[in-house]
Amino acid sequence: MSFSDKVITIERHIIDGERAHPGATGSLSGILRELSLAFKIIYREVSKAGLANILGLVGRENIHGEQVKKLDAFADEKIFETMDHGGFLCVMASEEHDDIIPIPPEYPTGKYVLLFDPLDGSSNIDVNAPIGSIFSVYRRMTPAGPGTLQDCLQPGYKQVAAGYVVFGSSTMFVYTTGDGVHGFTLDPSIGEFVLSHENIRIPAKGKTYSINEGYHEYWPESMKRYIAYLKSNDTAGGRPYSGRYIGSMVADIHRTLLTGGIFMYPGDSRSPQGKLRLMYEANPMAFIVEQAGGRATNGTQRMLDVVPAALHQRTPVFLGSEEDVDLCERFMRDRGAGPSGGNG
Ligand code: AHM
Ligand code: MG
Repeated sequence: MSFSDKVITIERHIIDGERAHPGATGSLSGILRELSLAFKIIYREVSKAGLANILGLVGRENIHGEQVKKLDAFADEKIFETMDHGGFLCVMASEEHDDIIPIPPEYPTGKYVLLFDPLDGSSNIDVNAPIGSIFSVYRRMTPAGPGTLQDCLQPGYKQVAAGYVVFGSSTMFVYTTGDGVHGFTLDPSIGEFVLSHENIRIPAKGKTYSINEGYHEYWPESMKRYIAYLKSNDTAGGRPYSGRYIGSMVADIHRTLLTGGIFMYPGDSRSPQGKLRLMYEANPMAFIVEQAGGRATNGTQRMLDVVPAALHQRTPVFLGSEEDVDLCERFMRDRGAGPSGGNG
């Protein structure tokens, strides 16, 4: 993390990045620029969430007789409206929609595809805990015209950009275009995301694990053994680890990215593929974590190599510091007594 005296807005950072690639047409920059506008609009609404009783409860009419939208539906609509007409995209897909979302026929289509989870962890809104938005950008596969499902169903290693915004004690936009991971904090007084965390590097090993431990009974034995190992006492090996689980993926991964450790949402006996979605949650986070020097896997395979079969498919997720994910994977692979001694 570095702070400089010079204020570098996300806009400027994107333009500087583009200059480093002379062949760039500006489309990717355009996508990121417009997304940052959508996220500022969502921020404005999220920051008013606690005023629901005053401004009108979601799903009901407000004092002006207008229907108050649920925040996740609002976020979904704003991202679409901001991104549909720039001529950069040929199709979009959102966690909120069953099918792909075409670009309206009156607007030009472009060479990129946008996938997004407009407001992740939305059950946390009522308790004023952090929530976030996640996005992922691919180059289209089809040559021209309206984009198709095929354009959306690409393995994660083909992402050209990914990022998230965490609406927490401050609002931060974190993104990668495959050239490191950079974080920008929203300065509400000027309405700009300004560079606050340049070239984020995840520590090689952390001290924290993040998992919903309430589902312990449903976990595979290998998972139970790994968590028991992290909780066991070994001062020299840095154990026991601390447990931290917000239940909001963006916030849990943001902490993991900055301070190290491991985030997990495994498959279990009730949900063999876990809960999180490959295309909207796991892949963008896997790209970011790898770009920061960490690792992401589904337990048996590198996340970014998984070939998707469906837009909304779920996947077990294990990501974070390299050494922590390596060790977790060893436990997951070993169905017997578990690796002896681990890495410390
Ligand atoms: P959502 O897309 O319905 O908001 O669910 C996703 C969220 C993630 O942010 C978080 O990691 C996970 O659900 C928490 O699930 P659980 O309550 O089962 O631990
Ligand atoms: Mg989600």
